[in-house]
Amino acid sequence: MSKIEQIVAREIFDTRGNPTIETTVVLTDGTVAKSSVPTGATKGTYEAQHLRDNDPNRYFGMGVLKAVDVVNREIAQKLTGMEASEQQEIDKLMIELDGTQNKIKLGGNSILSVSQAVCKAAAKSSLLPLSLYIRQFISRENKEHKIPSPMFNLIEGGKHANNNLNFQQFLLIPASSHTLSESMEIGITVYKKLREYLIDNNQSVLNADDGGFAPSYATNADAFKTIRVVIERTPYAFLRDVFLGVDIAANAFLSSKKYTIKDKNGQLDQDDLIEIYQGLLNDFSLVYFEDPFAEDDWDGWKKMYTSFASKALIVGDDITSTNPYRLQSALNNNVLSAIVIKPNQIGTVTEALAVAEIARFKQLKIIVSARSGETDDDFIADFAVAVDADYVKFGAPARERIIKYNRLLAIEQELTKSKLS
Ligand code: 2PG
Ligand code: MG
Repeated sequence: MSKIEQIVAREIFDTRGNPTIETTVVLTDGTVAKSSVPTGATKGTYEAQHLRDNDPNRYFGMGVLKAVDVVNREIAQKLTGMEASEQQEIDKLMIELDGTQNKIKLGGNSILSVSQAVCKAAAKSSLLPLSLYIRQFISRENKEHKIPSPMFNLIEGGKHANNNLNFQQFLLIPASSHTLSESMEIGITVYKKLREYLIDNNQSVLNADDGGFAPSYATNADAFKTIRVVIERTPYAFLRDVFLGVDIAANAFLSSKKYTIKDKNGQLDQDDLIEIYQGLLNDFSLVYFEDPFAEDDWDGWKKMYTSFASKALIVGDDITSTNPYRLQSALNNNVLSAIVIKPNQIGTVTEALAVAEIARFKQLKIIVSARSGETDDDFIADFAVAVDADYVKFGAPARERIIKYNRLLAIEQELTKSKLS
């Protein structure tokens, strides 16, 4: 049993060069752990809000010195002396101290940095691997742990890149029958072959926010075509070893209740989008559609689920925002077969675990995802294993994105070697 002795936050920077918060927690037994918080580009309205300084003279208003101050004063004062293992109690206290629906008073960023750092410190002090430590907080009948399958973001568009593509992530999904090591090899082989192919075709190979490429194609279909052609140049069989999926992130191209995408003329309604998705399904056998409609377009989502749920996963990200009330609405409307979980959409470890629990209970597939503005924190890899996630989506198998995939490889070894399950 170790108590929280000290909590200290600081301003650091994410992979887009924006300020973010990192917090260190020191326990009375000398254990030290730190955690930092990522930021998305396509943020849902229902996400926990980050507290930012809004000082235009500093980092374009994005500074987090206020959030740092909140942690160093208000939160530290409240939590110092508490048992670090009382994660739920600690998170509850921070939620109450904030008192708002979207955590804007203390900031979802301030709160999550503490929540995750406390969790890491308590795990370290308990000598359990972090994934198993987190797993204690949820009720699992199965004692076996499983390592989630990675899905790789190979081509990017939308708010992650300044090209012509409206869809945000063109995903390569290795069959889940492959081990993590095999899936890494598949992902990296296709990524490298894609790079070669883009160079041969005079396309840019500069990386977008998630480490994927951002070629200037005329249509979204061109991106899928390219990945399929590239798969044919590898030893892997399309629709046996690898599949394709997409994060459409439709919030980003909705305006006045109509959707506009650059490769189609005019304003599109729900039926037009359904027709486009049907075409992509026919041509590329997509198995995964994330955020095909905007976060409040329930009718669009219902049409999507009715038309495609028997053929592909219909996945909520912005629509659910790792928020239990939003998940409940999605379940009431019966529009999802899978959910993206991002702890920073809700702001505490306990709440993110609860949402994963509800999703599992309702038999939704779980995808634990990074954000487009990331840090070197690999907490979500352990979190994904703890909640038995089916997939992780950490970006391309390259650049800083690799930190979380590498952590997953280490967890796999940790759990096998220690024979703890
Ligand atoms: C997503 C994420 C992943 P963002 O939509 O799945 O990168 O994007 O972090 O920009 O919300
Ligand atoms: Mg998404």
